[in-house]
Amino acid sequence: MSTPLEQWVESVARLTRPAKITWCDGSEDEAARMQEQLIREGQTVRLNDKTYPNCYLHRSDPTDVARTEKVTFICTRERENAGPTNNWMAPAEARQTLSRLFDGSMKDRTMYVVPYILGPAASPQSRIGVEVTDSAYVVASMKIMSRMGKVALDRLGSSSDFVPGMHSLGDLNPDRRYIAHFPEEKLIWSIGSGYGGNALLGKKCFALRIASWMAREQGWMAEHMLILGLESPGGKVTYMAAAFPSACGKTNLAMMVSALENEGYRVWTIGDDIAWLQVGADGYLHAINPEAGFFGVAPGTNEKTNPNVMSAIRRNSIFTNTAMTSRQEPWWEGMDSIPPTDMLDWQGRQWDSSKGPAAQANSRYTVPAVQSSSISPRWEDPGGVPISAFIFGGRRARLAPLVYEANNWQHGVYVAATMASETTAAITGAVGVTRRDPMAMLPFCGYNMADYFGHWLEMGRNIPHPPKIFHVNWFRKGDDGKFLWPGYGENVRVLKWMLERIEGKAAATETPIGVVPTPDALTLDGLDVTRKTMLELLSVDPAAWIKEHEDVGRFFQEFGDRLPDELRDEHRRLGERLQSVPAGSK
Ligand code: SAT
Ligand code: MN
Repeated sequence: MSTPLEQWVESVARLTRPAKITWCDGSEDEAARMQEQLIREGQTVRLNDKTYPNCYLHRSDPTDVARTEKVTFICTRERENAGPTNNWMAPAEARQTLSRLFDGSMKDRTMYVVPYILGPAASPQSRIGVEVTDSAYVVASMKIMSRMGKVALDRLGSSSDFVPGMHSLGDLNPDRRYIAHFPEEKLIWSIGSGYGGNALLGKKCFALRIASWMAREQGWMAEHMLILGLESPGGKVTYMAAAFPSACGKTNLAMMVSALENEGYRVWTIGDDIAWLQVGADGYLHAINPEAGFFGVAPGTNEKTNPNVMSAIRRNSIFTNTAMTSRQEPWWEGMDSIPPTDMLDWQGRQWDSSKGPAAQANSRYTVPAVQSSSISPRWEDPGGVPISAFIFGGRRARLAPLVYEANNWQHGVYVAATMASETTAAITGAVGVTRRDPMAMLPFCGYNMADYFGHWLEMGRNIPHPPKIFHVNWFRKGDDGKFLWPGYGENVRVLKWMLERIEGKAAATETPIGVVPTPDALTLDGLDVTRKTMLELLSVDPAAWIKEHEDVGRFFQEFGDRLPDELRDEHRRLGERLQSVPAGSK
């Protein structure tokens, strides 16, 4: 008698007709074999064995370097259930269109069966997925990013409780690229891309799009959030989770070396991208990190912006689309100031600075989480860590102050639902355009976002000790176009203020948009930020916010009647507060 997994694998093989089927065990030997295979295929090179032992550089197809949201589909029976912010395709049509592409797509290739656990192996909150893929790069990456192989098969046994994901590189033609999710069947089909979030199906496809659907059905939350612990003098650790759109510094914040370490404030990493949250017996929301590695943006990463990751990536790591020096070491813009002269660019050509950057703007490192010296002793706690604060943020050159606190959960849901950010290179398309990205989940919510807001409101009613909700903006610029706040390790000063708010100690002022610190409330010693800059960073300009309010109104209209009344109320109230600010006052 074959198991449900074996039956599914057989059905995929009948469709894709691979030359060979390999069941992955997750061993080191197997990972080494994958790299040898990739080196033979020609897009992968081994890096300097002395300075970067067991590290590889992989060059992807130049047309396949970021997530492609245009060809990412939510395939629910009813179009309305995918909602206005997702691309929708009817399940039958998606199956038909993609089946044609999968038909024989693995001919002459090996099909790898990759069972994986999302979450700590021993956690009841963890879930199992199985990805079938013809890409050795995916296998090698999944080995770092998840608990993969035997450990997952052992936990699954003969159960049918896993999320199947079928992936094939196809011919890598962008016109024949589809990432399709069937949330009602808890199934993923992806073809035509070998890149990150399009191809590592455990990441955005399962851990966010499918999981967000499961979470609503089952009363938990799947969020695009880092998880960190802030240790204060005396050793107490307070856990926070933060949502920012892709390439807005989540990894750097999660792995931060605190500028206030001498004063006893230290940051511990639990996760850098995704959080699964569930109400615990103690009445707090508990978070686990479903992943086991970090898939971080390389450009701009250096000893100052993320020293922890700079040492972590010196071994057992995969680099994707970075440049390579003549010493076979990875290199990217912003790693150090002077580019080495003799270098290959991300496509393996001799680099010529007149032809643009050496590393692709969305080039990445993939590194096991345990290799960071900031990794929390509780990062694999089966019960997760209790969350005291949610932080939302994006890139906004203007408007949003450095930090503000929502008045309560419902207002916090409004703040998160209306957040916006300037787009980055993590997705294909124009960079620097402001778009609304509710909870940083716009590209990752597997159902109608109006219902997702409803789920947030519902969760709020069921959490006895809900986290406080904050909004931050590290990216505010002055009139000279320069960033006003130094960011990185200095962000701990803002986290410290949040901690003091949680403890009921920090000074704050009410504004129409929420509660901001008084200019003296942040610890600024040792920092070269003037009082004038601080005032500018914390200022709330009612006229600019009235425009923002109107824009949010237009955004909300997209959701029609499905938008929860609570958000309409919050929107009306914000409008009233903004109108009642006396003219001329700040
Ligand atoms: O490509 S991923 O989705 O894994 C990374 C990102 O865009 O956040
Ligand atoms: Mn992400």
